[in-house]
Amino acid sequence: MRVSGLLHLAAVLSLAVAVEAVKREDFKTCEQSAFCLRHRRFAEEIAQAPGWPSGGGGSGSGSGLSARSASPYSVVDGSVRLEQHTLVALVSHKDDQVPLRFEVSFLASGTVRVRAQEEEPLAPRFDDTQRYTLRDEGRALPYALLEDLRLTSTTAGGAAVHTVNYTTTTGDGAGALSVRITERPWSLTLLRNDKPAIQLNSRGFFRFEHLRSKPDGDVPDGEWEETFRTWTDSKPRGPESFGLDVSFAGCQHVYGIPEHASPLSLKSTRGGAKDAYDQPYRLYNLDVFEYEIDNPMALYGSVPLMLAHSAEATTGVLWLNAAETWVDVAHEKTSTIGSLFRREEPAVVTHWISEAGVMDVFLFPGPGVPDVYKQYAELVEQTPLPRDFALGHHQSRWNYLDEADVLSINDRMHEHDIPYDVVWLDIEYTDGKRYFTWDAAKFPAPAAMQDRLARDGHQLVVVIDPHIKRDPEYRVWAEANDRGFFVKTADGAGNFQGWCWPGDSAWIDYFNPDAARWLGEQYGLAKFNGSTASLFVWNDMNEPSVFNGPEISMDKDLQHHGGWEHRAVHNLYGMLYHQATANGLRARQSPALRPFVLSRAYFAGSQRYGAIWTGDNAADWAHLRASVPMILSNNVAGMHFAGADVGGFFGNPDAKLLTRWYQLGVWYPFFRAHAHIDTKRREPWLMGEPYLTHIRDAIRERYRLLPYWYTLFREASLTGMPLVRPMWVEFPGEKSLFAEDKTFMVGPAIMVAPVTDPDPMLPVEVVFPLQENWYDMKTHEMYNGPLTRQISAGLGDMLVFARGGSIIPTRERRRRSATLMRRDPFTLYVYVGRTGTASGKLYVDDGESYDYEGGAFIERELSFAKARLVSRPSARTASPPSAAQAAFSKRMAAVRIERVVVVGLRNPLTRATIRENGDERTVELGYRGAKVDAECVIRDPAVRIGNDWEIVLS
Ligand code: NBV
Repeated sequence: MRVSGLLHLAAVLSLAVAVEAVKREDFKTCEQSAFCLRHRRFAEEIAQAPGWPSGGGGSGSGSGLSARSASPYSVVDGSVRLEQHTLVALVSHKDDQVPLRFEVSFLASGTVRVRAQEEEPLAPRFDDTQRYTLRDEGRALPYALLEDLRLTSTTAGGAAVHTVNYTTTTGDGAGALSVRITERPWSLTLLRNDKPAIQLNSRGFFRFEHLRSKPDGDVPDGEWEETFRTWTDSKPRGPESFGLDVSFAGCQHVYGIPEHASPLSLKSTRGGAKDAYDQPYRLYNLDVFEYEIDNPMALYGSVPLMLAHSAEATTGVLWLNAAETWVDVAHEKTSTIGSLFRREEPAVVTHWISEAGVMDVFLFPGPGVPDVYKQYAELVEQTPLPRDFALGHHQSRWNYLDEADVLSINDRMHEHDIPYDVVWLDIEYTDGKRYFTWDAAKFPAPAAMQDRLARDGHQLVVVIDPHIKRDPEYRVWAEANDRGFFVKTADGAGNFQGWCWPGDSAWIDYFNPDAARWLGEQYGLAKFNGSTASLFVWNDMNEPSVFNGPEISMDKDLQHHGGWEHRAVHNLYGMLYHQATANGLRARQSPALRPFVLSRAYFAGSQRYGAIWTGDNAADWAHLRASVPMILSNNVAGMHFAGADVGGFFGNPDAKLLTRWYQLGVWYPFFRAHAHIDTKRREPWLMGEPYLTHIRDAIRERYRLLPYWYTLFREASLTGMPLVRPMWVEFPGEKSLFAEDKTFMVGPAIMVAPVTDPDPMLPVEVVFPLQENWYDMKTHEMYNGPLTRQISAGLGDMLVFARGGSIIPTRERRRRSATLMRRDPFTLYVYVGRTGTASGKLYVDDGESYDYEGGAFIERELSFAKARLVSRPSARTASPPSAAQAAFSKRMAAVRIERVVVVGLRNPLTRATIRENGDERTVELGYRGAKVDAECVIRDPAVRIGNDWEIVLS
């Protein structure tokens, strides 16, 4: 049963006019989601039972490791054994005796994988999430070999305990790793140096609904059918959900599991803590209209990756499941009886509940932040290097009306000297929301328009949504229909139909590889009329958003390729659409150029296909502030290329808010201004002075630092490290920064303290961590950490600081776009640290092709010590150079360092001796700034970026 699609569409459109609150009633609470309620209730019962390991605030006893929960699940006697690299155990519930097969395996870098499902399931469970997320479809993970594992079994307190000690390639600092499995009830603990790090089922919340035949007669409510508002979910497979507690011993903070509009350090959702949510965090990709801030409701994307951090260690967990998932979080203190007295040990206890699929959990032992990302990157490919233009300034709005409008944006940007790379077209450019077509009256010559933009160094992005208008005259619909590519109704007999922008629509089933390939082919330059190689794509509404569906999405009992219910695959849908688009763009040219695709929905692994953004935010100060923890949480979860609509989507920002938003937005990895169709135009020049100047200055700062951003992307692509980083990532021992989510780091070298209050006189509290020098990036004023300062920022000022000890590469020539900077010379900023040293990196490639994979790049390690600046090839640079590398170096032979600025030199020096290729020359030093020792400038040392060189100051 469905409400009228038209009515719903009308509601969406009318609400679009004013900024109102989210319609909470459109979305389920845990109590309205039968499986979530069952698991939460079960957990409550277990927590009431005597002997529960946590004191729930300190009154209990025993460490989480040794105490027993009231869990009814135990290891079947004699079932534990090693099979190749896997420890196998059968687990069953005391009453039903249906054996569950647990498989525990060990990866090269220390990760432990735990999988569970029925030993003999009545029907297969969906197990392809690994195929879509893991490297090589999960087929070639670097598992430890049998000889690296040592299994010992003992008895403790009457129950058998099995311990596997294993070795890793993580290197020094990893410590001795082991996994301990207790039989009765079952629990699993990952230990480092014999101390528990991550524990499974130590609280006894594990509950697994094995597949069963439908009983005759009455069935429990919500198990074989479930109704939400006017929608009924037929649930032909019955209950099949599972839940498990994952505890992080010694931690007070957990992070990640985007997407939620909530603080960076996840809040308690249980246990009555002050400021706790009463709902678990929900992971279920949804189009939430006018979402609320400080709320654990699901949003457009879901990444089930969580990190836990304490001053001692960082660990993580990937819960690899694409069905609806809820996560409860409780911050606890557990009393531990030490040899002499009781100790209060903090722990974060999380409870993960998924509706379908297999249980597949990865535990990352860390112990450092880079180790966790290395462990994650071993499993999941990280963000690839984007096209250089994608890091520039994107100008979007719903909608630029026609060709003249688009070209006038281009002209005005030039006229006002505002660098920008891309102009965007929203849904109105199409012929009646038929994607891959153009409204011929408004866009009579789209290819010529793109060529004109391209001549000026700019690109065009157009939106291509996943709903396909049901219109036999529309080629795309007709072809997909003929080939049977649409998602099917619950009985599998017909195509699912729903409402979206074009009216009656169908959705391609990307789980069918032929359908995904076919969609990609639609991007062929010959196929997509009016497209050129400078057209790129934006995938919106891919949660998928269905106006007349339950929770504005698809019914869970719809059928996908292979007979899988939508229930099991929901959170993957958006990613597979994003993937099909990116593959299509990549295939349209040979040799391939890197695609650019922005997606609204996402899952773990979506980072491989392009950028994401935080959807429909609002033009108010609270949303400006909320964008920081949202983008940081995404970065923590590997979604590096993330942004928020600059200016706010709904509503009209005043000039001050817009200025502050640009000043923050230039520090988002993905930097796009965007606005709702009903808002007033707000391009920077419409703001008048002084706002226009301030906005232009902020955007120029983005362009100046593009070499630093690009180098960070290179690092992220290889290491998985976040681009924008919570303070704790860079300062893992500074407890006072563990919950900080106003100030953040861009890479290791830049700290941004956004101004998010309308009153410029209201100072911003800036914490300068560590015994380090920090330099205001504009004035070069120095702050000596550790220090906390209240700093006021006039409307033209950003509070951005370079960390002493860093070398930051920049390009300071003013250009219209990033692509026009490719041959520009560089300026290096050396921010001298406390010890008189500094270091940094510079990575350069052609910015568009895949030649870098064959070595066509320049990557330099820059270091400064004892007044000597040295450029050396990075360890990743092949020696002797590969042919590709030599060719690229030749191409860049004319690109030089045109200036070096050394900030924070203590002794005034006068000369620089430059050595390169056996040549030596000397130049005089210049000084800028009030203090002679503030800023020393080496004008045009003219060393080439691809060469080894050194500059010695004396
Ligand atoms: O395509 C129109 C909008 C788009 O501008 C926005 O960025 C998306 O998040 N789209 C949502 C659909 C309508 C929203 C009310």
